[in-house]
Amino acid sequence: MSDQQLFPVPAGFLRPQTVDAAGLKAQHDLVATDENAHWRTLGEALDWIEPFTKIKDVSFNRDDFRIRWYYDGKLNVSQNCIDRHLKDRGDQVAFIFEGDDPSTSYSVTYNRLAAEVNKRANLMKQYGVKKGDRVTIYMPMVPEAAYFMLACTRIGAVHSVVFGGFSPDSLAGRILDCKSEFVVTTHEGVRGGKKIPLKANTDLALLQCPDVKHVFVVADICDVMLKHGDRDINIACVLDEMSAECPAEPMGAEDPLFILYTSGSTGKPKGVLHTTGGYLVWAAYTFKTVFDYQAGDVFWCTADVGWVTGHSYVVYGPLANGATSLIFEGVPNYPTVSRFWEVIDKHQVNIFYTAPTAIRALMREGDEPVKKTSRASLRVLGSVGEPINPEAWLWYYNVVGDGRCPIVDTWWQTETGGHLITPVAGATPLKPGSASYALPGVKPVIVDAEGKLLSGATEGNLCIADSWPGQMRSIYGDHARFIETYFSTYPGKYFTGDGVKRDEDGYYWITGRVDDVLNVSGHRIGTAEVESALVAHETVAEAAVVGFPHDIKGQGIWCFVTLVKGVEPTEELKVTLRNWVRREIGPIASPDVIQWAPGLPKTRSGKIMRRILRKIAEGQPEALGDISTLADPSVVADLIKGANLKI
Ligand code: 6R9
Repeated sequence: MSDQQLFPVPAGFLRPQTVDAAGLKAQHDLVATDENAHWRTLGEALDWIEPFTKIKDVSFNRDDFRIRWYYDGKLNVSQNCIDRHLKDRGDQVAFIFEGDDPSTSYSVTYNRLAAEVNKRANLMKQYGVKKGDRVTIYMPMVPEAAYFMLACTRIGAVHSVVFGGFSPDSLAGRILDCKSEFVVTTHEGVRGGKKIPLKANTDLALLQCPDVKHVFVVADICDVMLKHGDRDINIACVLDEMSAECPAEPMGAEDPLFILYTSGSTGKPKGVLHTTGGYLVWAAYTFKTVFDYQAGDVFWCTADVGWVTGHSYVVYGPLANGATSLIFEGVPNYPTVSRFWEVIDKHQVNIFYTAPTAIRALMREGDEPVKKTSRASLRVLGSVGEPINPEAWLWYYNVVGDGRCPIVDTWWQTETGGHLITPVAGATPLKPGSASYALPGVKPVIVDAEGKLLSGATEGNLCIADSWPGQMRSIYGDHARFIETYFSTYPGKYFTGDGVKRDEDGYYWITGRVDDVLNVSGHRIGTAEVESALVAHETVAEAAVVGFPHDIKGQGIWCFVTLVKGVEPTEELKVTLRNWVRREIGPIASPDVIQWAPGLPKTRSGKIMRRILRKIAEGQPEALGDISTLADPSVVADLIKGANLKI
């Protein structure tokens, strides 16, 4: 089977690496003999205002629950991300900005970054932002978003970045939940040529948030009239008066750094809380190790800073290492489907990190839009956010990377702060579709539904048995919910919510959220498995699979299938695909329903919202719930029609 094929490190890739296979083994060995020595080395990669002497204090047990790392040390994140690089590389580029419009791009050196961040830190201080205050950042993908994130860390304020695609209601909910009195936004964003009215959305949101004292409005010029005189501050009118020097606030390692809202399987979004020391240690270490980052590399992570991937791998991981990080305002298919590859050539990107959904969408357009670009600068490719099906992996590897670049399929979560299970570029032989092994010190375990530990080659629920520095510390304002959500299903272990397989070689294969696992005639089938089988067929561009109640089998399998451009959706093709899946996985996985889907309902971060598909498959379109967070809510009506349901 192609997904069991082992890809050794491409021969041309080998050269002195940040962490080579021997180095990786040495770290694993050290963890086995003296775990704290490993954690100490990671901690010492940062600059500490007061060095830590304590390293780890953790219990996942309900009665004496605690997670503390490097906890008697003091440090400042902006100082680690900016000031400590100024002596040697003040003139090096920290951020490359590539606008939505391909004619807009510019670079920001570390020296300039220092000045921009300090001015904004002083500005926020002047308007009353204090250490520990929450600042909500509702911005497009532009360097200003990063300036304000870093400015918060400079003065010890806690940022809560809300993705610019969220609605006024979602924004209001997040501002209220963390009692944020300050908001940063701008008049409008632009993506794929379309404008997003961020300031108007903010004004609407703030009708529900009477406690917000100030809105810092990012603008280039000072002539814009702002509606809410005392509340709104056009930063262009006051920034020039601000000093470019601002002392870095010494922060305890366990002081809150940021809150990031994420959806769970139930309830309202949770404010995932990360703290200062452990988070930065983990973002810095994983960035450098996993991507084989080397001085001078240009790194491009396509995620928005509104998601954790943008926090850890657009801003904090790269800057803590003094890297050059590309901030992209646009989308993969604007103005053309070659945009990603053109940007890679334009800025000579060495390490490229994106999501399987983008890869599949671009794969659908064929090889030509890729092949007409050079991509010779690329050295490492990365994938994140969902399982990558072997079909897409092979295309990414062979077509985008020309077979030269290792792919790091990084498994992690908002909750984990940074990568946990992932190949290390150039050190780990790859299997398409597998996130491979845990990083040194990370202890994945697989348990069955009752919590029994499963060993060897097996399949079950993915838990992590012990802490790592980047672990979330709480749900903001609801510590009890934190313990309940993550540590009570399998007491004493962190439960990830993901299903996983471990093969004979010890490779981990994430099968998707456990809430998406189907039980068909008593057999457990990962929706991701069926999807992977479907997309492996040459006619299929993308597929999403959900369960629906079935009289005989308990649950049946409903497949929403998007075909490759130009392929005719016929009844014969449904039969072909059904047989194909039976052959790929086995008769138990035979699809009961195949429904053609011109588009799939996705969140703006590209995740398929299976909740919606499940309701359609269950014949309950009236129970769809909130679809406002979809990137394109109109696809839902098409699917309801296609399922022959009435609204
Ligand atoms: C970083 C991020 C977390 C969930 C996670 C899992 C899925 C992420 C993955 C992956 C398979 C990978 N996930 N990376 N599944 N392979 N390489 O995406 O955080 O938005 O919190 O999502 O995404 O299901 O539990 P977040």
